[in-house]
Formats: sequence, structure tokens, C-alpha cells
Amino acid sequence: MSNIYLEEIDSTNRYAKLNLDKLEDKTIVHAARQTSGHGRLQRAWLDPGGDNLFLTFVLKPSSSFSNIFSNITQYLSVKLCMLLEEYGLEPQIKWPNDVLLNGRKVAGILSETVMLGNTFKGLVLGIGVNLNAAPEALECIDKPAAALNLECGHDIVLSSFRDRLVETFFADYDNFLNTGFKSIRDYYLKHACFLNKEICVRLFNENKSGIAKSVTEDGELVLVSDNKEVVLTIGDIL
Ligand code: BT5
Repeated sequence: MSNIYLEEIDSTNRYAKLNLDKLEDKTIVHAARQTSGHGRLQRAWLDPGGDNLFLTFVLKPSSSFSNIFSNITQYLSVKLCMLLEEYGLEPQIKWPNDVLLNGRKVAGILSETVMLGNTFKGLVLGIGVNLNAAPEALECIDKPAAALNLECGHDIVLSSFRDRLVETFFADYDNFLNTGFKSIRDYYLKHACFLNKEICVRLFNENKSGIAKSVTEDGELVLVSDNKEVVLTIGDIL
């Protein structure tokens, strides 16, 4: 396992994708500052000042594991929640992989697959966590945001948090590759903030409302809409 540390980069995910051929499986790309971080659908991931986490896991499992790629972000959200509990916090998960503290988003997770034609080259799994932010910086974000220092009432040591996250992530990673979402489902459900609530999910080109009933063994959301069960594999709870 090797580590790459960058003082400043546009995006750790972009760096990992550009350099994927040179990076071995389980490489960590960590940047102190990220100037142009991104989320899904070209949304921005903002740096709220201070010492925050911007990190990408470079993963090159054999292609036979392709079925778990859709759940790897959920796996990381679970591992992050376990770590936040070590800090005495009570995190919740909003399907599929947003991690919240008191209803506010504290972390964003993004996986991107790199292909060469039909050949799978690897996966970059990025995570941003607000560890030390000023309240004014969080207010500039268009949706409610949280930071660990504000929740815990003290500064957070970035290197300790990072090392523990990486350790926690890899502790069960091989097992997760073999067993998939099933291995984390119980924990995920216990920390889900959306179950049995009326929610609206944004799909690619429509919104779907209903009651969030459950999450399947594969991590999909089961929504009851107009007395019919709909199983969603991708989307954003609004
Ligand atoms: C995500 O996207 O939440 C995934 C973000 C992944 C960021 C990491 S940082 C390291 C690596 N390098 C990258 O370039 N990316 C990854 P999405 O679900 O699309 O949510 C984006 C939305 O989150 C934005 O539109 C804002 O509403 C909100 N947001 C942006 N910055 C935030 C922050 N610092 N804290 C809380 N919410 C934020």
C-alpha cells in the first residue's frame, strides 16, 4: 500500500484517474487543499477552509468483482460512520452514501470507474470530510452542512482521522469484495435516516415520491409509490 501526499491539487479523484496506470492497488492520494473538488453530475465539493480531508482510494480489484462497484460508496459511508462513532458522534446515512450529523451533510463520497474500451482499469473512490470548518464557511454551501470540530467542540487532528479511516476501510475491504453489501446491511439500516418516511428521489429525468420501505441485499432503495414497490439503484433523496 503506498501513499501520495499533495499540498494542493484541483481534485484528488482527477489526479488518481490521470495517474491510474502508475498507481498500484490500494494507493491513497491525500491532498491538504483541494481547489476544484467535484461530486456527482458536475456538482462541486467545496473546501470550507481549515484542515479538512480530501482523499482518494485507488482500487484495482480483479474485474470479477465488478458487481460490488455500485456498493463501494455505501461501504465507505459505513466505515466513516463507525469512525465518527469513535469521536462520540451519532452519524446517519442518507441513501445511497451521504453521511449526516444532526441532519447536515458532513461528508461526500464519489466513486468513478476508469475503463479503457471495455477493459476495467480501476476505480477511484474519493471522500471529502469537513473536519475543521468555520461556521461562516459552511453557510456558503447551498445545502445544510456540518463539520466535526463544530459538533465535537474541539479541533480535529487531520492525520489521526485520516490514518484511522484508511485503517478501518482496509480492515474489512477484502471481506467486502467477497460478500458485498450483505456484510454491511445491518449496520447501514440501523444508521439510515430515511426509512419509513415520505421522501422524494430525483432520478435522471424525473422525481419519484413515496415511502422509503427498505434497502435490498444489494443496497438498492425500496420505495412504495402509489401502492407499488419500486426498486431504485441510483438517485438522490431530495
Ligand atoms: C458528493 O457529491 O457528495 C461527493 C463529493 C466527493 C468529494 C471528494 S473530495 C476528494 C475527492 N476528490 C474530488 O474531486 N471529489 C472527491 P454530490 O452527492 O454530488 O454532492 C455535492 C453537493 O454537496 C453539492 O452540490 C453541495 O450541495 C454539497 N456540498 C458541497 N461541498 C460540501 C461540503 N464541503 N460539505 C457539505 N456539503 C457540501
